[in-house]
Amino acid sequence: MKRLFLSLMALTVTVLLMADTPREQLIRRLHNIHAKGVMMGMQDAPVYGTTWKWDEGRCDMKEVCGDYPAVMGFDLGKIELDSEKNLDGVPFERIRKEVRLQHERGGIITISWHPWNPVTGENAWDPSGNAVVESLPGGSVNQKFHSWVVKVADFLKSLKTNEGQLVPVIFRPWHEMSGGWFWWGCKSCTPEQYRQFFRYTVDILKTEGVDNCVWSYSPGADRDETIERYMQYYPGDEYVDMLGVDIYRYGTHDSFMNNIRLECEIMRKEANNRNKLYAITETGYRNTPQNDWFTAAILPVMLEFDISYVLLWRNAWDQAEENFSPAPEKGCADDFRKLYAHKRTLFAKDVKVIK
Ligand code: BMA
Repeated sequence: MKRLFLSLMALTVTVLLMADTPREQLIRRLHNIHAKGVMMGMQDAPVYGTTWKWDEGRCDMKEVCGDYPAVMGFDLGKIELDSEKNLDGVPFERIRKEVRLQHERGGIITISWHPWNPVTGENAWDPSGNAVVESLPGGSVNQKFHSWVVKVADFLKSLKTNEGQLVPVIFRPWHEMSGGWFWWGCKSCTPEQYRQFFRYTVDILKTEGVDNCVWSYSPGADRDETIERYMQYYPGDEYVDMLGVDIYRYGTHDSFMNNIRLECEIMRKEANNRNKLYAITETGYRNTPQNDWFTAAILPVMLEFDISYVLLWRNAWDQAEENFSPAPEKGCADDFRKLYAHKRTLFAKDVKVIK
């Protein structure tokens, strides 16, 4: 009797596991990884660095510490225009391949999207044209916008292993809305319109059959952040799996540290209340002029807070000032190796063994 009961239990567990969507599997895995430490991430890590571009098998972070980042970020900007390359010149075909490779090495992928302004035809940094309201049902560009999101859905559904299994990713639409620079930002819509817009986007993706996305909410940091301000644009627990913040070093070291700690305290409280994870979804110090910045500013945050990951922004090949990650030619390389050596910091090889 007992044996029968146990077999039935095992069968139930198996069936339940099999019923999990890729999204649910990734959420579970992120929690398991979270129990072991904090992942290090880098935007566009395997496709270019400041001194090279498009080589395969290269990565500035790996050339510094010997391992790939645990989290890799990629951007879909310009996919909506049917371009073969994204806004930074990376072919979408290449992104698809690197997503698969990162998944195969046991790493995590996060995806952002800087689409063109659907009303004015300018890039994402054009806040004019009332584009959020015009994109919603009843708006003048609703059909166009809807077709753009379907293109994103098609791309997300095309992320597969060689065996044809979907690769789960963290998708963080409409980031940094608390700033006024993007057409979906605070200068271009009300918080309620934003929340509607976020939900509308996720609903289209789900209707299109996307079930491999963990949804992330990522406002930009605010100097005097409060819970009310941080949560102002929150589209609801049903639409968000992970909380995040984009925060860059401006001003003094102390002001950055106060600011990032404040953001983390707020996210920790809100995330813990909801049994969700939280992350530093973008960070960096332009050109990293302080050689010990990674151990002086980033490592303490990784040790003090139970964040899921920290993602350093890109080392651009095309813009000298868009340089935020370690690289062999940078003065911060030694210091980054110290961060790498700390047992709480997780890179690709560390997370590979965590199921
Ligand atoms: C921004 C900048 C831009 C870039 C975009 C998408 O933050 O780095 O130069 O085009 O991200 O990667």
